Amino acid sequence: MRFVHTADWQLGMTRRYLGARPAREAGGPTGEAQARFAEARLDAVRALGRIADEADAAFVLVCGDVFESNLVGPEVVARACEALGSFRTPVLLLPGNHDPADASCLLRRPDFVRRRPPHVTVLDTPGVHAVAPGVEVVAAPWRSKHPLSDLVGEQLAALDPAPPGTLRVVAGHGELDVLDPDDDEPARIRRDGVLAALADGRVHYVALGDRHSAWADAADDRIRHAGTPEVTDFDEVDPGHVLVVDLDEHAARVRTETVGRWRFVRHYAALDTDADLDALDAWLAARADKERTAVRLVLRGTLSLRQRTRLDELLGGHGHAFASLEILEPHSDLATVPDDADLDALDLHGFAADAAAELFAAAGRASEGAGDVEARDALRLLHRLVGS
Ligand SMILES: [Mn+2]
Repeated sequence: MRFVHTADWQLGMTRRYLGARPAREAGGPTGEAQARFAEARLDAVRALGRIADEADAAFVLVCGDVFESNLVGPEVVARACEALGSFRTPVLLLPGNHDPADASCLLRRPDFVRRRPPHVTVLDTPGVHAVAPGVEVVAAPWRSKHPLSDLVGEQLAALDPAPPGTLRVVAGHGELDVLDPDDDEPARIRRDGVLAALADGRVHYVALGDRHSAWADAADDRIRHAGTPEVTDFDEVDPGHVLVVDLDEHAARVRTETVGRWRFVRHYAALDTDADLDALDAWLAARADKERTAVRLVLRGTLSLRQRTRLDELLGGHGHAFASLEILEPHSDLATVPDDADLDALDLHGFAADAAAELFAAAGRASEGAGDVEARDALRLLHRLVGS
């Protein structure tokens, strides 16, 4: 029996650094990257649907967070239904923590129900669902944003061994206790219970969502997170895939297929010399698919005024090509300290020269370490004004 395991489509997700906010700074992201990012999530759905069709999969199982929120707009719902309608393999949607089956559940909203293609089923009822001849899915949907128990564990505890010839797949959402050992989180999925249910034949595969990185349990690789099919954040490990699972009563053979096309990249750079700036410039220039790449730079070092101006120009130039390019300020530590060449380059006279000299004295020299930060900022501004 073959099926596609996926999760965390997060349809309708917005990202501030792609220009999702209505009020934007001059020169900030324009929002067109946000629109392309939203379209990419739907492209990933269409791509995994094609993979399922071509693989002749029995079904596509989406383990929660199909939508970013129960409150996403009707246009997100309509486009999602169009994407779901682009392939013929049956689809099973599990409510997760972002789209729980509560009173506001999007998967029960009239605009979704009206447009939902007939091959799409919502697993909003916990328990065993017969989904194909000889195949059962054991659903553990989230029914609120803050469940007070291990929803998967409860379903497993209520099961008898699967009837002979029947394959059972668990559909769950949430972290295993071993992946995020937080004693205060009652909804953690107890791994011991999952391993026991696989060992005694109550279930044959445990499909999980919530973790946006793909993951397989080392003790039994039939316990898996599929990861998000299109990247959602900078800390995800190898996102952008779906799993094509061939399952029998004893084992799962899992093939990973790539559907995601965006990249979120964090880059660390030490900036102290012109050569360091050259290297950063070259690194940015070498990125492929810049229009689908968001970059966060963590920058550390000390630059002169001239070098800092060069950095600003360099980032400004590359920024137009990328979906997003920003300095991650809380993790960066970049000082601008004027050197003698900066003072000469200003070529000021009279009152302005006196003021600049005073600022230089207050700002200190790079070799002397810390100086007055406000004086350095003022010099940066002065350098930019005079230099332009
Ligand atoms: Mn999620």
